[in-house]
Amino acid sequence: MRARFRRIMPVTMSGITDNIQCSAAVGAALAEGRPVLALESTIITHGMPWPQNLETARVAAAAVSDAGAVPATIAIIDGVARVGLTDLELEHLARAGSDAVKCSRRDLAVLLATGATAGTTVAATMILAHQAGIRVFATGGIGGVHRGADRTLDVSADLLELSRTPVAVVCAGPKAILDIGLTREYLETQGVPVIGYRTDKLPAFYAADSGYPVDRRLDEARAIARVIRVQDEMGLGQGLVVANPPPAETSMRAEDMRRVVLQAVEEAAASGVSGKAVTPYLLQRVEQLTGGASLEANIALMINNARLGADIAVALSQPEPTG
Ligand code: PSU
Ligand code: MN
Repeated sequence: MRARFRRIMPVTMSGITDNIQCSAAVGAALAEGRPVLALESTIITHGMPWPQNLETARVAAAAVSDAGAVPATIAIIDGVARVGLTDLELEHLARAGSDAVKCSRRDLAVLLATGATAGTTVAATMILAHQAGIRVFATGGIGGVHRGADRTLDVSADLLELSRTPVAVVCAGPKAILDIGLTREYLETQGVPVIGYRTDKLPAFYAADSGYPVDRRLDEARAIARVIRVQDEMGLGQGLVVANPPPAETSMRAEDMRRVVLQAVEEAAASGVSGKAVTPYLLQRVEQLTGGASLEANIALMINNARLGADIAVALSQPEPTG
């Protein structure tokens, strides 16, 4: 198994070559300048139940291939950060579910040093994608500022990562379980642009409109690729949020979601859930309270985001039209 993977030289030169490996397919694509799209794995281990987690991961990867990019699912397997998984490894991770660890920036070194198996969050996936030389990444929803953060200080490390790691993250906006107004404020302070794909409204994951605007609407993958290029030319160092509204067929009414989310947040507080357990708890509780409708929406938007992410990666790999 190991022989099929080769070590890569991280672009950051941080000297962790022994800890991160690319699959042959991803390594070859990167070496040849072909488009690659990173995909995260906490959504597999902690975000969705078995077997929908495996099914969604497979369909998302296939959608990326169909769009002409190479899918690179990122996770930690037996203490090695892996960029690009085999189907067998994907299944192993999906079966492990929340028996695997949830790895964000804080956890990365400890988990690699101790030989763990883990799903990587948006923050950890961004770090590993960047070190592998991948510029575009798709997920379901990003973490953000939690409701009640003025007391709990619960702000996802995803937001800080977006401020310091130049990877574009295609998502359906911050989850409705979060304080979306505060999440926008935080991104603004940290200098992270929020682009709406074919929308002026910031989506709230399950719903197409959070009631807040995006910073700028762009209607073509090519136009988004251009922003990424200019970010690099300017050496700004920030990531980018590309907010892609959930498919209309499965999106949910904002009003219905609000009620469900408030109940879930109250229950989490009452049962003393804190730290990294908060997001998985809320996702699971919302899924129960909506009778699985939120799961269906989650699956559809993940695949939708993978497709757009692949289109952006493809556009970025093509020379800019001149004239
Ligand atoms: N969105 C989902 N499911 C998830 C997550 C987001 O639909 O499981 C995960 C992502 O991996 C995200 C993480 O990075 O939740 C945020 O966790 P926290 O709030 O603890 O930073
Ligand atoms: Mn948190």
